[in-house]
Amino acid sequence: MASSASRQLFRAATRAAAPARRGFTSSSSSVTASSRAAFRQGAAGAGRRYYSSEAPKSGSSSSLLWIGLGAVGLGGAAYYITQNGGAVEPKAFKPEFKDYQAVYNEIAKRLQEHDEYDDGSYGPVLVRLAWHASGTYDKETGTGGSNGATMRFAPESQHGANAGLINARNFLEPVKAKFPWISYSDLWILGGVCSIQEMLGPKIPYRAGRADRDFNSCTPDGRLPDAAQGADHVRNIFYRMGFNDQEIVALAGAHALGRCHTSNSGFDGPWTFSPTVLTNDYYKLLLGSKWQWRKWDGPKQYEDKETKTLMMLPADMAFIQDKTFKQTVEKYAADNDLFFKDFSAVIVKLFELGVPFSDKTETWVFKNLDE
Ligand code: HIF
Repeated sequence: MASSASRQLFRAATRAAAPARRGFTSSSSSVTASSRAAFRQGAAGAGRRYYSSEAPKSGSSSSLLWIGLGAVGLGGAAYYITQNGGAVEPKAFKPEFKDYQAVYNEIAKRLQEHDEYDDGSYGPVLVRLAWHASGTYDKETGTGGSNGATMRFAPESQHGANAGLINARNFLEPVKAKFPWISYSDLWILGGVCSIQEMLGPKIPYRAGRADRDFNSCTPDGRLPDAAQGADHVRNIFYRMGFNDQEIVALAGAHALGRCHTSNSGFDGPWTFSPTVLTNDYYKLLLGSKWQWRKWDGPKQYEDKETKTLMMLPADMAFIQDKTFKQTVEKYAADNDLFFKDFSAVIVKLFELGVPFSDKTETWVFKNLDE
């Protein structure tokens, strides 16, 4: 599909979703031909391959040589050697808010430019990357979490739950090459923050200072949730990270975004009719649609009875099968502003798991590209 045409469809889908953001009832009533038309099946994924474990390329100025920060926590500061007529002087570069805003803008620009992916945006897969980088956290041992970006390395990159995230990591490689001072761990989380904001979600406050670690800090397989399981499993996984029931349900609204791919998880299809726009539609559809088992060769999943184009995982259905979870689903289905407020707070908590910020670390709120 020509890129300008698909961009128009993406905008159409964005507009179609706007009433839902204002709290109108949705479910199938928000289904419009334009938003449905915005779907494209079977994305080929990223074409070019970058290897995120490679040393980054040098900065835009040829006089700058990058020195890898490796596993050393330097609180966001990066060090360069400036070559000045043969004399080599180390210089500290301490990035500030404006520097991170420049990285945000670059990611947002790339999201607009690369609308050939999936339903017209890399946004959802970037959110999934940020979540899988963070969701390995174990509060008992303090291991895992967003500090480290260890998914660059095997075995973590090969864990079944991370299938397909190479697309997100590759998408961010040119950004890392342009801004070599940012750690992968900060960049991946910034990718999630930027995507949520640019997909019309709430502001997501951000703190920088994550340090990359090597493969020795890769977490064991099995820390991320298994979509085939129910409420007990979902609780075990998220309690291990330190979340309560209300927070788990607030996070779940992120499944308004993106889709399942048979090539990654075996499951298939999107959860909502506007998978590149964050709304509370996930909750509305969970409650408002009739769900039945899909009859197919793949793993057990639900489809909506009416259109058979949407899906729910067994783990998603746990949010209405479990009484306590369901009460919170009802709250968010009825009030998009409340969902946005609680979602913002809980995704910040997720994205900061395992990061030893100093008391002096500032919290920043980035401007959207069109602000
Ligand atoms: Fe997901 N999730 N997630 N998820 N997820 C998938 C895709 C996305 C679970 C399973 C899956 C959360 C919780 C859970 C996103 C964001 C979040 C896929 C499909 C599966 C199977 C992967 C593929 O095939 O490409 C389970 C069992 C969870 C516990 C309930 C979070 C709350 C909802 C923490 C969260 O933020 C996003 C975004 C995607 C879409 C990725 C894409 O490529 O489109």
